[in-house]
Amino acid sequence: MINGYDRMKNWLWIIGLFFVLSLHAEDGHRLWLRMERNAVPADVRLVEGTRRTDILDIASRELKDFWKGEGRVLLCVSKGGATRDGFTIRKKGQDMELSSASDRGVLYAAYDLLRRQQTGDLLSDGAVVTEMPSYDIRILNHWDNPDGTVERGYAGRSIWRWDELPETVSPLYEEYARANASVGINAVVLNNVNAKPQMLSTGMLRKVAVIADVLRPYGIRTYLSVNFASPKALGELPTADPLDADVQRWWKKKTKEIYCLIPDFGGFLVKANSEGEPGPQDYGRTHADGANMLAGILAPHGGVVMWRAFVYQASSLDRACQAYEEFMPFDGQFHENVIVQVKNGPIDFQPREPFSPLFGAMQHTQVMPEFQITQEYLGQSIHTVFLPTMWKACLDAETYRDGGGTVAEVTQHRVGIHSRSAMAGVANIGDVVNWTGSDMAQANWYAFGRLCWNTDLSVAQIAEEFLKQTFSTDEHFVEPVRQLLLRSWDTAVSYMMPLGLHHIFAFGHHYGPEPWCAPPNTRPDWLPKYYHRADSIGIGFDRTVRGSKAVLQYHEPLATLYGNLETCPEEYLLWFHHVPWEYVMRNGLTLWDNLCYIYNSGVEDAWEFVDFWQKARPYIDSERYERLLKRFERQAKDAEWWRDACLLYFQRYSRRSIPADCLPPVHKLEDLMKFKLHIDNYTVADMDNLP
Ligand code: GCW
Repeated sequence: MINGYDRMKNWLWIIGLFFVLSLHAEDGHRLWLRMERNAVPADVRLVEGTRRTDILDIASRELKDFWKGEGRVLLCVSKGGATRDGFTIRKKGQDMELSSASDRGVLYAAYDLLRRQQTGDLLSDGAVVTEMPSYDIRILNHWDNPDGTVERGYAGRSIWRWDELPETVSPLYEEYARANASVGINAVVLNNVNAKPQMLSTGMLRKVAVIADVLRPYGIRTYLSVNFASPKALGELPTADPLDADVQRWWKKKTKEIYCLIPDFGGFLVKANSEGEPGPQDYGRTHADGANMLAGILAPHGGVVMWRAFVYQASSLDRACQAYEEFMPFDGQFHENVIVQVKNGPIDFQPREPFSPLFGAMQHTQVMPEFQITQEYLGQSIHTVFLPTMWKACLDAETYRDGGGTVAEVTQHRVGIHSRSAMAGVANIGDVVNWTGSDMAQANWYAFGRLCWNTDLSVAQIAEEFLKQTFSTDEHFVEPVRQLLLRSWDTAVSYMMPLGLHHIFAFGHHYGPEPWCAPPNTRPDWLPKYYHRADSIGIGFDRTVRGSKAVLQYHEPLATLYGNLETCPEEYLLWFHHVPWEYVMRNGLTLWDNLCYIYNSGVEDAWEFVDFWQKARPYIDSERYERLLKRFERQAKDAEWWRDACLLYFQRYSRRSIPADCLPPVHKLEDLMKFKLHIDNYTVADMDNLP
């Protein structure tokens, strides 16, 4: 018999357990914004002469709720403050003064202060911190479709609930805006670059306006991707020729309609004449004709055109050369409010590419880098790959153009008086509870914002900030996991595509290896063989002067450095050269042996990450720990899958044995070649069913 006392004791136990569990339940939804709310609001005031705005209200609210400092926080917008979203923080005795020329700058200062509080990077008395963002426009590109799917999205469906809008406004929009503002992101393109014409219908624009209203007080401007054929596709005109007067009138009217609904609308992102999307070339016009037509219409409203340079045809010209060939003739012909948006590498977001030669080449055009935050080619929402290491490799690369300059420097430089600098990242965000599928993939969203804000930040610092805010400040946790993040890109490249190999993915979904993949009637430049060119002599793509001549698109000394087998950086060896299997590399081993050892080290590293992660167990909540452990284990198995698929397949050409001190393969090539992955709306449906 249980008496009343026991029953009460049992209940207390259950309630207590529930309390403890709920304290430790971490579904990942709070991202890096896991501050404890104040019981008594902090003392936050606007200084005299600073007028309230929606943005300042948010800055005040955040500080009142979460700032734990003793003194007052004074917010000040004044003409003399830092411009272009920059800010100054001064510690005066117990008080903090946050000042800027704009309310946006003050908002960023508020988040800077809260970040310092979270990471323990506190300001000493009398300290003065001034920050200026590296880029004017720090923009996320969503590849979200009006039907709620997300192209290359691995985190559920789109967060934009078009079917509920404009009446129902999901709370996600504001949470999303806040997360972006906290890392300095000030612009978003809501929809896929493969843009549906219907995005410009009046009904859709009304919905877009509601989202823009939620984003605005967080300092974020809304942009749209547009389908270049919209006037025709919406059935309103027989043509979309950019030089046709009716077409121009149509865009003018549409643009006016947009600005009536969204007065601070940012502008258009355009993917034209690329992968089947319409564009000016359909009418015998050029990229410059198309971009300038839209730019002319947007200019009086203060809008910009981001025109993508991701173009390639199924032609005999090496795909890596095509964007340069198509865009260079128009250098200097684009209007000041056109920004040519260039992917970091000349092909397509591969695990490792040399930087696109367009960055160094287009000297009279505003050019912006586009990075992919979503891990289309890097293990999607399963593998942990900390991407700022890769982005910085591009940003820090010296272009050797006239006067010199790294990719970061040349893209931050403003080409015209009215031009703006910008950096774009393809978002990895969806409507799953933790936003990004993998809890660790949040790090790449965070890092993108931080790097746009300051390209000089070190990858180590970004990793540390993220880990401390998102998981734990305990050094026993931070140090090993930071090391893991810092190594993760190199590791992924090692087990996927070392030494400059590229595009040897499974067809379509791009998860997992398929270097043999050759479905009938497929464009050759969509198939791995086009890129790896393995044969009995060697492997790699000859882009030297004897081959496709892609090296000549780089300034000297890079053209010679890349073009010479002896001097080419080994990480790009097979990107630029077809190299004999027996070629002796700098470490004295043959290419084949090197390939084997690098794949092998990638696998070893991936298993080591599992160990690292297991050591993190005592320091974080079990929910995120377990979710990530499953992923780290799968990542290591995938590394084996990659190694076995690539080495066993290439071995058919090299006819050499795998060195005896490498781990033996765990798979048979025949089995891997038969395996077909089930992908459900771009997401690996069942991790346990992979090889
Ligand atoms: O990487 C490729 C993707 C496409 C994408 C395209 C692009 C939006 O596989 O899904 O389309 O790039 O960047 O336009």
